[in-house]
Amino acid sequence: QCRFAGGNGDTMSRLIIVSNRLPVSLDAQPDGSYALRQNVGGLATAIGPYHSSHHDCLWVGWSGEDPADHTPEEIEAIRSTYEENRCIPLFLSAEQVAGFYAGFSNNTLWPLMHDFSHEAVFDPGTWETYSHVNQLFADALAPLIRKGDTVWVQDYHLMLLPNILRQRFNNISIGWFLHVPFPSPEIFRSLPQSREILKGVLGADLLGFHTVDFVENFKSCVQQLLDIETDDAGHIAVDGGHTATVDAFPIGIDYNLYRRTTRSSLARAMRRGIEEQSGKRPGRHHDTSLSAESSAAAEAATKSGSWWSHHVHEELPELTLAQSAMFGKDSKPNKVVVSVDRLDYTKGLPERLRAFERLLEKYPEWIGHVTYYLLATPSRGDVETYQRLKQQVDQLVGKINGRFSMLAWTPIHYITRSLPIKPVCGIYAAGDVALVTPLRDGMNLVAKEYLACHDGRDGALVLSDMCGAAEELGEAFIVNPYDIEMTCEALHDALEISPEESTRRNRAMQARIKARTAGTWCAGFLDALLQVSNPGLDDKRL
Ligand code: ADQ
Repeated sequence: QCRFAGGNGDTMSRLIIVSNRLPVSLDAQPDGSYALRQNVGGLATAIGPYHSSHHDCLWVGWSGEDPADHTPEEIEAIRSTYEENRCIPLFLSAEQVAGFYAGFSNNTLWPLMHDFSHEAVFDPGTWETYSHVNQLFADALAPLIRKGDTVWVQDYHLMLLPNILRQRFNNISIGWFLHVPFPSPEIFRSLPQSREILKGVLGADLLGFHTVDFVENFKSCVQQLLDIETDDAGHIAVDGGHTATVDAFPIGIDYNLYRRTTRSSLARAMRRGIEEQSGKRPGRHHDTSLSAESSAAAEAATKSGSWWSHHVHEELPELTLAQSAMFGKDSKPNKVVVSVDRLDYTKGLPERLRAFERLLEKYPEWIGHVTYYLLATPSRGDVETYQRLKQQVDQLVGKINGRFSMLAWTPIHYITRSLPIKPVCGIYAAGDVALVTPLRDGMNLVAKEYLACHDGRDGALVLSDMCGAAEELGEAFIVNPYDIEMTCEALHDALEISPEESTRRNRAMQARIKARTAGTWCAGFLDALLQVSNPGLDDKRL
C-alpha cells in the first residue's frame, strides 16, 4: 500500500500533479539501490521546483519501468525510492507503452497538435490502449484522493483523465494544462476521436493553454465539433450541469535559478572552455610551448596560433586559414552561437542548420569566426520519425563540418548527451547568439532560459515566430523558421549587433520573464482553479 493512501479520517486537502512521466527517473546502482536523476523537458523544469518545495504535493506518473524487467523486490525498491520523493510511480508493460505513449500520444496527438498532420498516424488499436492507460491513471489516483483535493492533470497524454475523474470522484477540483499548441479545427477535426478527446478534457474545472490563440482554437473546436458555445468569461456549459472554464496561462521559468546557476563554478568552467575553444578568449589554442621545435618556430606559432600551424600553413594554406584568422592580431572578433533542444522534428533543427550553412556561404567572413554549439538530446528513439530525424541531423552536421572545417576550427560542435543544468547554463552564457527556431512550439522555455543566463548583459536571441514565447519576447530577432534566407540574415544581424543594443533589448525581455516565473505560473493557475471550483462549498459534489 502506498504510504500516501488516504484513510477515512484524512481531511487535509493537497495538490496532486499527474503527468505522463514523473519529474525524475531512477538509475540502478551496483549495490541494488536506485539513484534519482532529474528528467529533461519543459514540464519537469517548470513544475519540478513547485513539487520539491511544497511538502504536501504529490506527483503521479509513469515510472518508465516495465514490470516484466524486474523482480518483485526490485519493483518494491523502485516504488519506495520514488515515494520517498513524493512521487507515485505507475508501471506500464511494453505493449501499453507502445500503444499509449509511442503510439497515440506521440504518433497521433503530438504531430496533430503541432500542425504536422502529415506525420499523424490514425490507428484504432493505439486509441484503445490510450483510453485504457488513462483509466489506469485514474486507478492509481483512486487510493490517494481525499475530499477537497486538487488534481492537476498535465498535457496531451492524459486528455481523457479529467472526465474519468469527474465521473468517479465528486468532491475534488480538477485542472488540466496543455503544454503544446492547440491546433485549429481544420486540423483537429481530422482526428477520428476528436469529440471524445474534447469531452475528456472538458471534465476539468479549469483548462489552461499557453496563449490566447490556442484558447481560441480550442473554443472553435468545441463550438464546431460539440456545438457548444463559450461565453465571454471563458465558461463552457457541459452536459450534466458541469461548467468548464478556459483561459491562457503563459508558462515561465525559475529566472533566479538560471541566473544563479550561471555563476556556479561548473557553469563558469563550461563557458570558459567554449570561449577558449572557439577563440573568443586566449587559451590552450595559444599555447605555443607544447613541443615547439625552436624559438623561431615558437615565435611564428605565436603569430599564427599554434606550434604546428606554420608547418602546415606552408603546404596547405587553405586549411590553416581559419587558424591564423582566428588567433591572428587583426582578426574579427570570434563569436559563439548556441542552441539547446530535445531532438524533435517540431524544433526545426534541419532548417536551422541550413540557415547556419547559408551564413557561412553568403558571409564567408564568418568562416573561422563563428562556432555553433548544438546541444540536441535524442528523445522518443522508439518512434521511427525520430530515428530518421536523428540521421538527418547527423548527416547535415557532418556535411557542414566536412565542407567548412579547418585544422583548428570546426564550425559545429554537436553534443547529443543530455546535460545537467549547470553545464547547460554555461553553454547559454557562452553564446553571443542563441538560435531558437522551432517550427511550432507551445511556449519554448529555452529562449527564456538563455535570457536569464544573460541577466543584465549582452547576447542576442534569434527566435521563431511559431512559438508561444514570441508573444512575450518581441525585442528578439523574430524569424519565420521555414525561411532559411530570413533566418540566415537574422543570424548575421544578431552576430553583428552591438553589446549596448543587445543589452538594451534584453533588459526589456528580462523584466517581463522575471515577473512571470514558473512559480507565478503555477500559483496563477491554481488560484484561478480555486476561483472556478470550490468543492468544499458545492453541495452537489459532496
Ligand atoms: P519541450 O518540448 O520539452 O516542452 P522546451 O519548452 O524548450 O520544450 O523545454 C525544454 C527544457 O528541457 C528546457 O528546460 C531545456 O533547458 C531542457 N533541455 C532541452 N534539451 C536539453 C538538453 N539537450 N540537455 C539538457 N536540457 C535540455 C514542452 C512544450 C514547450 C513548453 C514546455 C513547457 O513542447 O512548448 O514550453 O513543455 O510547457
